[in-house]
Amino acid sequence: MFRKAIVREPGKNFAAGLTSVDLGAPDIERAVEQHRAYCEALESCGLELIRLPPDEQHPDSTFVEDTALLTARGAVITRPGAESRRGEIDAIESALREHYGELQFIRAPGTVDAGDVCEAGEHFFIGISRRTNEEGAKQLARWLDSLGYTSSLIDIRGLSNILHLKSGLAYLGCNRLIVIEPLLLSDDEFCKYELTCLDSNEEYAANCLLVNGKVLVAAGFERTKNGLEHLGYQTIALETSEFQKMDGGLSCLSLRF
Ligand code: CIR
Repeated sequence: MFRKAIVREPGKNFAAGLTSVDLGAPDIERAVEQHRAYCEALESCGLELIRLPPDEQHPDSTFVEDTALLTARGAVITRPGAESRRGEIDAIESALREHYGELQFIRAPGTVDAGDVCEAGEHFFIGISRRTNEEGAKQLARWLDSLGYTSSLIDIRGLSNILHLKSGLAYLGCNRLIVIEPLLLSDDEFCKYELTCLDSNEEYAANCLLVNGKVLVAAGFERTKNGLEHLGYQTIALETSEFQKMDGGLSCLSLRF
């Protein structure tokens, strides 16, 4: 069960963030509105929110997930792969200090965006990507091992359509993964799981989020939503258009613990 989540409303400079997609500039008012609905959804799943103020120095700082990996046994502050995002960790570290006795850190030259880390029970998939390098992934794997978790490295550098591992992969509990086909074909690591493979025109919906038994899913991806409901999940569909324009999805907008 998750009890809390850290969230951070997008700042006025949100449109100045990094993006690799060509979907136009985000509308800040709409982004704030979508973020508000997202926060309400987390609260409806029973989470108490820790709301950090918007950070005008860091346009991508609403994507808090990338800055830390929180597990039941400990927390690590990452070293984001994009230089412009490195300063985001300070506020996250302060916010986490009162909740975790000890914090670990990814050290240079390692880089990790925690959007590349998919927890699947006692196992963690760690993506090596444009943001997470091998050194960072290995530091993280060693730390997870010291906590008694297992992990495997998944190289996604050949998959041009996803920024992070979790852009194409989510764990839904009960040994079940939701995954995009190119990722499934790129690695046989996933074969021990019950797999739900997404339609090629619904790949964005792979970044869904299981929170205390409910699944938050991007609105407009009906086949995925229906598929999840068919599997027995209660879903909450949320508008994410403005975050999608900045390469973000549902999981990136919170740090759950
Ligand atoms: C970035 O490029 O870093 C942000 N614009 C989007 C980060 C999305 N985070 C995630 O998928 N975990």
